[in-house]
Amino acid sequence: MRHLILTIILVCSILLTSCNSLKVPKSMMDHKMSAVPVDVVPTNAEWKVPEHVNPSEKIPLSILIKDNSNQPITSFETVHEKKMHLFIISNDLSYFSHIHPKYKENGQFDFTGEFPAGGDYKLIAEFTPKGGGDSSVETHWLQVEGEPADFGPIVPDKKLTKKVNGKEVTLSFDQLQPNKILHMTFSIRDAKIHKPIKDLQPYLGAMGHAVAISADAEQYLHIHPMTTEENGPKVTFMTIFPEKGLYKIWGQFKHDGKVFTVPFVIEVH
Ligand SMILES: [Cu+2]
Repeated sequence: MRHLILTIILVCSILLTSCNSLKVPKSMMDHKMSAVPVDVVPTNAEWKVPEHVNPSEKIPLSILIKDNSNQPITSFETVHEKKMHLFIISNDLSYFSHIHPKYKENGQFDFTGEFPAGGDYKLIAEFTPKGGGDSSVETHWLQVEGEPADFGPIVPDKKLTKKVNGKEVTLSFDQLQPNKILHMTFSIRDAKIHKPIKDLQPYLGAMGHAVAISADAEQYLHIHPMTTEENGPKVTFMTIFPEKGLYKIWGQFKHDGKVFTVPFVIEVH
């Protein structure tokens, strides 16, 4: 009986882990078209968060990365210029932040969180223990005291063109079915003179980064462009949306030395 329960717990945690870390594996980016990350080092995480977190306060947070036998992992690959990429997202997907925790020692990374309002926030840490191929992902829900911001449920954008930081960005897809490889293209123009921008700069070792989160904040995809030779105006990403539904996508690009973030809500159907 005990064995059965242990087996069930083990199977559940494996399933949960694979759900949380769904993303495009390197093997697919190498055009081997596998949808399952094959080379992920199994990890555990211990999140150190204060008992009470208030909005608009700078909070010291940390994450300790351990291996399967609960020993700290002490060596990490540098991927896209950093040992860890961390995303903070509010459960209504209105808030997004991309930061880089500092590696201290003994598997521990420290970072500062600041949350705009009360409510639940998902912390998503992506890192690659030395020797791993695809990156590992650990997540944690953090509760911030006080009233949540009321933005209502997310709705798909009617127009996939947005203006941010003096740029006019259009998002397009070759198709939008779940579980099929698709191409997602950001076209970037100068909003004032309406000219295509051809001198984008690499940001963290790629011509752009895109993060997509499902409406329930369960599915997480961190995507990189297919090619890095061209500096715009089009940046194309290849990915797979695991299931039907709404996703919020944040594209991040660098121009004139400044990083800008452009959000879109799309429906996969
Ligand atoms: Cu990052």
